[in-house]
Amino acid sequence: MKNRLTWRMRTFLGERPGTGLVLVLLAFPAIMHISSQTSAAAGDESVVWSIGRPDGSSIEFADGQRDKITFTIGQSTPKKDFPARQSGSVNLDASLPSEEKPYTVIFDLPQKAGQTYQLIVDYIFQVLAPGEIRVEVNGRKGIFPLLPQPKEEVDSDEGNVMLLAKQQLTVPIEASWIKPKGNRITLVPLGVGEVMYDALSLRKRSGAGAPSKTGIRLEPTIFFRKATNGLNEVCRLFVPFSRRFDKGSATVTVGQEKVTKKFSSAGYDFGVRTEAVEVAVPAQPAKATVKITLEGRRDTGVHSCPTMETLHLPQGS
Ligand SMILES: [Ca+2]
Repeated sequence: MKNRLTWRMRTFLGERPGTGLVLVLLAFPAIMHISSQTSAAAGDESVVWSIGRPDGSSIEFADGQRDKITFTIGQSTPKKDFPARQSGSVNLDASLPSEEKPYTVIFDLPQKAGQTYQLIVDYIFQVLAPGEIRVEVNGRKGIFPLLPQPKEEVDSDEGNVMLLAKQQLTVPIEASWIKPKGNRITLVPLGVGEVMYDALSLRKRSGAGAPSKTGIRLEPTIFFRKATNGLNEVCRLFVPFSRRFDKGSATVTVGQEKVTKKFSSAGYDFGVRTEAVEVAVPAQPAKATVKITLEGRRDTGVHSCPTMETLHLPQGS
């Protein structure tokens, strides 16, 4: 059996032991942190096209990775034309240039268009996962965080993988973005590391669309920072958006403490904005309230974030 651990250690640890160690340490919080997962709603969806099967394995894809691909639905085949691996935009080797590695799927629509669509991508991570992925739909640019979750190995090969993880990414796509012929969806992982593909599919949603499970979320991390009045916990705020915005703000209230963060969509047209927010650690576990305002649109509201109840309070504080 090919020893992938040895290969991986040689590639990511052995040749640059210091760098590799840092990467492993940085990766663990992401792997260990369990976040909520979106999934395809069953029943009212129909598959427009699919590449691969969501079975936890990328064996049906081509070996290796490439700098870029164009995969045409109805003409290309996964085993020859869609590599299992896709590198992040930042090269680990400082002597080599960092550049994006776009994978593009080209497709025509079947006769009957849907009201809304979902691109569903099942990822596998065997090394450090890039931080975000850019999803372009006919020129519209979306941004989504990559949030690895624990994955069970499907074979002995994966059994040797230290950072084995997975994610099902759901990208909402409005019907008006899709045309009858020559659609282009491009995936670009941003950051250090790589993704592997288990399966991709574009699905039509027949109804008006149930609300996405991907709502505004505030999640704790394992990181704390010294503050003037004690300790701040670094939290991650996820804000879904469907239009470009310049002026957004988030106000997080925990007990008597309130913190406001301002942000924009950074030139993206849709997706999930990820912001780090430092929240003062309360004297006892407390629920956080998040208020989001995105320049005059009705994205304003108060959102309860029960995950904050699990704030990591130091013992005896
Ligand atoms: Ca698969």
